[in-house]
Amino acid sequence: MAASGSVVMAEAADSEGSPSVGGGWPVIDGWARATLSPKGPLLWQTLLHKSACLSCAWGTGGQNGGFRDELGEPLQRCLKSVEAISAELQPAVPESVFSGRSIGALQQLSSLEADRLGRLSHPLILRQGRSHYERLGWDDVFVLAEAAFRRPPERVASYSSGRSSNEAAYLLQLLLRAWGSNNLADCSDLCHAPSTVGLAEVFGSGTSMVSLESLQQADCVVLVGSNAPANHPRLMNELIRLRERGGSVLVINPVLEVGLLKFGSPAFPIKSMLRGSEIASLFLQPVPGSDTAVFLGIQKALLEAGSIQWDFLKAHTENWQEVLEPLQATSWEAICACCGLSREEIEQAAAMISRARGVVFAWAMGITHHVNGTANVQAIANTALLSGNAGRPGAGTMPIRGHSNVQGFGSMGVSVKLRAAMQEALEALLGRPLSRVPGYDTRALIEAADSRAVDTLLCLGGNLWGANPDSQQARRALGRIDTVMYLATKPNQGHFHGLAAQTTLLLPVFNRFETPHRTTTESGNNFVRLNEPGSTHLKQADLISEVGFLAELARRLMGSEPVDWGRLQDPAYIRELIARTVPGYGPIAAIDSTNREFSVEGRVFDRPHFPTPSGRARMRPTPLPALSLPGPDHFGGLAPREKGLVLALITARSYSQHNTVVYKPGDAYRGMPHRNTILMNRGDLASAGLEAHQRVTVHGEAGSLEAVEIIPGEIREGAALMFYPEVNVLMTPRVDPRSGTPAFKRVPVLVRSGVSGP
Ligand SMILES: Nc1nc2c(c(=O)[nH]1)N[C@H]1C(S)=C(S)[C@@H](COP(=O)(O)OP(=O)(O)OC[C@H]3O[C@@H](n4cnc5c(=O)[nH]c(N)nc54)[C@H](O)[C@@H]3O)O[C@H]1N2
Ligand SMILES: Nc1nc2c(c(=O)[nH]1)N[C@H]1C(S)=C(S)[C@@H](COP(=O)(O)OP(=O)(O)OC[C@H]3O[C@@H](n4cnc5c(=O)[nH]c(N)nc54)[C@H](O)[C@@H]3O)O[C@H]1N2
Ligand code: SF4
Ligand SMILES: [Mo]
Repeated sequence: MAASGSVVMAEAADSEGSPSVGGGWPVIDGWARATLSPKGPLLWQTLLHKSACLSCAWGTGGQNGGFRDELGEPLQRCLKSVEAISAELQPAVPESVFSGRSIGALQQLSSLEADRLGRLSHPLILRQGRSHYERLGWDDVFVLAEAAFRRPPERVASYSSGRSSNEAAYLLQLLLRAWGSNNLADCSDLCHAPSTVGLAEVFGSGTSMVSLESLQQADCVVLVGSNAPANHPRLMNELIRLRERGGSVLVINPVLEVGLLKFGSPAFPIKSMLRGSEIASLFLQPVPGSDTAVFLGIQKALLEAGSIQWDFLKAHTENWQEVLEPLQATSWEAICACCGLSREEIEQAAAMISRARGVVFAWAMGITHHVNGTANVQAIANTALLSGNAGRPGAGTMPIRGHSNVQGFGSMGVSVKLRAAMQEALEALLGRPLSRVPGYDTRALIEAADSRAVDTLLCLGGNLWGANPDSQQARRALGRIDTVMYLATKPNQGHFHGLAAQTTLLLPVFNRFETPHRTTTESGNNFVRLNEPGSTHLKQADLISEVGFLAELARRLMGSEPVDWGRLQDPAYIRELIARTVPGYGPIAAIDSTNREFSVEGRVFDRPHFPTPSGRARMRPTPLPALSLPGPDHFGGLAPREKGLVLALITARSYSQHNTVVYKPGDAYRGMPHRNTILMNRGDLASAGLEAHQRVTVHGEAGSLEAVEIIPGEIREGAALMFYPEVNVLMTPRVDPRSGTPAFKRVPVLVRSGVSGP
């Protein structure tokens, strides 16, 4: 379908009674409740603390204070930030929880219940054969950690999640690399790795080429596979402004997300909060996984309408012939059959792009979580280039990053794909070549552990168990590692299910606004923020800073060779090394004296000269995806007279969760009242003979979930949506071979009316 959103929305709201506007009054209500709660004063103190928001990578806070963005604009903080801070302000987990509850009992906790236990306050150990986590002192922790690292380096690995600081991230990779291991798995492997790989091939740089300032000069935004109203709420302010200055927003998403049609933002209390601001000018609902087809269609329409920017292509790109030739050979029938959109709809989208003076192409997990995630990204990049929308203000490609410092982790070299310039700089710093043994990314790590090739794993944050597909396999794989160390602020299910063979250490750390020294973080738009020191509300807790832990472990392992690890307890010294070895980070050397935050050099392109050998963008052909789903027999089949059908399942975040951590059970905006729900199209219900609110079994290739309630909603026919992480029990890992990222957004499942196995 293509429609002006408001019409469709009126229908959706009438039929299911869920809000007809994203954001809106529930946001004000959320702020009021949080403010009036007993934690209110501490919450506000934290919001005003000079440190970057913990939650998403859109980024706010830092030296500008809690509510201002990098351009100094006020009121730039959202309720997601409040949720994240509130969770960190919980009291410590009572001693009795770990001494009183066995691992078996802790494994019964839901994600929400595990998070509600409180903050971790003392180091804990689960020893082989024991039933309970027990406290231990830091000295004992370091003895165990050091011994665990004294194994062959290629059998030692790390996994990280992007909430820690640049300083901790840099130290983590320096420790692993100096020790001889390249096994630096990171949550970005499960997230935007296809964007990094895809963009680096085309533009020579793997991040957004658009700054906030540049975005504000665009007059069209193409928003693909993003639920920004829930996951990057402040981006909505930019879309509201864009529409107000006469610009257009093209949304491409199989799910008609309410907030992408209309959004009420508290930043504009009068004009937007009351009735909501219109967001999508055109909303296209393609088949999940077909975005490359959509963009090939847009390119074909541009070509046929004579809207290709030939001068730009010839002057600033390479390989355009290799993209246009197969495009001409691809028929409209094939494109439309693949994506399920009509030629007219695609032509409308192309016309919107060619009419605009400056188009920013923005995307999130709906693009990357596919077996052809990297090709999806490159299909977008090609469209930007064919329409002349790269390398000038108000135009370009803008992946919308996830965790608040996930991009900083990439910049700091926490990746199995180390950039050549940084590799050289690190080799110069360490005075010797780095190991050439390829490292494990996240999926490779799980596979290697499963085949008993990993002895030791250090997790800097995250929930490796909960974030991976096939929870059974993840549990088995982690259970084949001798020692697993989890550095974390709060307990999560992974700490109870992802247990090592011999020793599991659960190590409590300061969060960003508590860390007793300055740190830095980098937003998705390449802006580096400086976070001031803080203190914790936890009384009598025994926390450690991440930098403190990593520097001490490295010192015990390597003393002062090849760098003075003891001195690396000083984050200002780490910043000095960052300035010397991380491309674009020169200004960090002076940040301690100037307090000046900065944009990473060489990332934002105001002119069409790209950091490739020729200075031109290198276009890549993107083949039309071959999308198919197996029949019911693939999942064991349907019993006689049993009702059911096979669907492409999107696994996504609910409104109130942060990744594997659930804050509140339901998602009012999608009309999903609890977590064991599946969003389905009414046409699919009718054709399969299933009913709204019926309880069904959902079978994947790795497992099944029972008593799942069907919620009818505005999702494309043939697709369904369920919430992660619970749904990870269902799926086997299928990955995009170019980036290693799993296809979380097109999981084949059988939905059936029976309750027990077929
Ligand atoms: N509050 C909050 N904020 C967060 C997070 C959080 O969990 N909570 N997580 C952070 C992280 S790490 C990340 S990566 C981001 C995630 O931010 P998003 O990528 O917005 O999150 P998802 O919930 O995965 O939703 C993806 C969107 O893609 C759509 N989609 C699914 N399949 C397809 C497809 O094939 N094509 C297209 N075009 N669209 C599709 C879905 O309908 C959904 O609207 O948010 C970050 N910010
Ligand atoms: N099915 C499905 N699976 C998915 C996805 C999906 O859409 N569908 N999305 C994928 C994506 S995009 C991502 S990014 C991954 C996320 O995977 P992860 O990043 O591994 O998981 P999180 O849930 O973000 O990790 C939360 C934990 O981090 C710890 N933590 C929080 N703050 C800090 C800190 O400051 N320091 C330290 N050391 N620890 C801290 C807390 O213990 C908290 O419980 O999941 C992926 N998995
Ligand atoms: S949009 Fe993201 S960075 Fe900004 S306040 Fe909200 S959660 Fe924080
Ligand atoms: Mo992510």
